[in-house]
Amino acid sequence: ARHLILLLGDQLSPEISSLRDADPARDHLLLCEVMEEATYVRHHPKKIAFLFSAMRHFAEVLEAKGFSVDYVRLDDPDNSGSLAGEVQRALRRMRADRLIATEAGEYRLAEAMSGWQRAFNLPVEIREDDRFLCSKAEFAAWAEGRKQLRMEYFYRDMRRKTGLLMQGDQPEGGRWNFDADNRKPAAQAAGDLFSAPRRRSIAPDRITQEVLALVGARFSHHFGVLDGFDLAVTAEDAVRLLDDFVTHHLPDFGDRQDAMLAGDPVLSHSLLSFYINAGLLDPLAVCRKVEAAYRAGRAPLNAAEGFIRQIIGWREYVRGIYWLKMPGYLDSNALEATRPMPAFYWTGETEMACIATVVRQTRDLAYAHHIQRLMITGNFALLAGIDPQAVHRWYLEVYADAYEWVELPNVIGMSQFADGGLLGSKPYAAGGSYINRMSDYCSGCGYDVKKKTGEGACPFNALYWDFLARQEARLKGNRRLATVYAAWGRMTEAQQAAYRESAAAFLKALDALPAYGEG
Ligand code: FAD
Ligand code: DLZ
Ligand code: SF4
Repeated sequence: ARHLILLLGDQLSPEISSLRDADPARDHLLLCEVMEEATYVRHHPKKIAFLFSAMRHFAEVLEAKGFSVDYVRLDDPDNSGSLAGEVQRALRRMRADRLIATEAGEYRLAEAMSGWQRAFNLPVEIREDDRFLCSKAEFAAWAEGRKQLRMEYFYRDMRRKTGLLMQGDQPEGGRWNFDADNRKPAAQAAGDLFSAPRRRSIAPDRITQEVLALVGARFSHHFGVLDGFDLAVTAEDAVRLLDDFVTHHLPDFGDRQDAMLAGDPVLSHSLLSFYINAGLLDPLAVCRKVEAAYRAGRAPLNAAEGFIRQIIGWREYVRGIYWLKMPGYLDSNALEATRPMPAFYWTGETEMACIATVVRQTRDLAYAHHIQRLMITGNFALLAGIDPQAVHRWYLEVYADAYEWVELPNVIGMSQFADGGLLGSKPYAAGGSYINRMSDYCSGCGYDVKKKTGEGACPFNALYWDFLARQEARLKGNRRLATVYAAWGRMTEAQQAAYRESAAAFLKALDALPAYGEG
């Protein structure tokens, strides 16, 4: 019996379940670059280049292990353009009698693949993706019967399950969560940041250069700059970046986690999501390295715990929510938001320095860190009432680490509150003073963050109160918003009206701007 084993672009792990019992003497492996996957949204060119180059390098690793690998390039003249088309061609070429794959990370593709057995008229074996700590079934069992699905409780179970940062059955340091020690404002967080070692950049090798030429020729109309590509495309280089992070940046990860600086797009973040999500780094191995640094006294507990929580907590939790709630989750719009995306999400042309900075950085790097995604571009979309599906498509397009299983719950749930509070207990809405405390953006802005309403006032201030007023019927009962609604209630009618009129004027001008692509 000959097996055809399909490996998707984000399944670049030698230990992946589809390869578990693969036999180089018998089985054929298939990797394919296809227009369908590269364009179902207009991915950032750096994201496409990263995946294509990483796929080509991974094919070489597999060949070195003795496998025969069928690698279909995007510009192969016979490329049918779709995964199904390429599987079909490969099945014919190889006369395989079984197709094996690890399940796709996105619902859209998993659904399509579930029809392949019938379409190709041969046994199709779809295996669980065990690169995650928590299986879909385990998450469903955890969620069963719970009124609220809080990440914090899920996270504790994952700590117990992995033994990460545990002392017997107790959390290291006596607490599960050290966030109270994190979240330093920008001024404090910056500290001696500019003396921190520069990030290692990976120079494109011959394979990457070929891919860059291909992507430059085919996808230059997608949003995003391809120049300056310096991502790792092999597991070895990704491990080098991980080691650099643990040595030089992890110690400050907690302190700088929520800060934003115009001169530094990265601060002490790890820049590892690309590699973890594509399979070049194993999430548990990453966490074990971070734990080891803490145990050796090379990183404080608040940093190690905060970092590990993002991976075994948030990352696993959002995936669980995604599979629990799809496909309906995609259409969530609990706040009934309908405004189209303003063009400045692609052009960066706005007087709001915070938005312009994050959009331009996103265009250049296909990266923004969590607080930029949540509290700048996400917060603005929430306050302005932008259609959550449009916001979702934007995030899926522009970040090189974006796959729907992780992006959608972060956007629909955490950032836009469009799931009505399933994922987060309150909307992440904030006015200008929050942004001013956590960043240095406001000092370079044409708007005055201290001014609340009227000409020249920071738009976030009025939009914030207008959002709360607009959504009062839905949000007022939320206990975590009791103090802000109380503050709103204490304002004079004239103050309230000033906020609402300022917001209305801003939104009217926003709606009058040409849409993206209309010139
Ligand atoms: P670090 O800050 O160094 O964090 C370490 C790791 O923890 C990350 O590499 C990532 O694997 C994990 N992590 C951290 N936060 C989250 C989270 N909220 N959900 C899941 N994993 C997390 N992350 C993606 O991987 N893909 C996305 O498409 C994506 N879209 C997002 C959209 C919005 C609106 C928001 C608010 C967050 C989104 N995130 C997404 C989560 C987070 O912003 C990124 O994982 C992080 O910025 C990646 O950069 P880093 O590797 O430097 O992260
Ligand atoms: C994101 C992506 C892109 C841009 N291109 C390809 C591709 O050409 N071939 C491929 O197998 N996978 C690609 N991917 C990743 C898939 O879209 C990914 O496997 C699904 O989104 C499921 O997570
Ligand atoms: Fe953003 Fe307002 Fe600060 Fe300008 S003043 S950077 S719009 S928060």
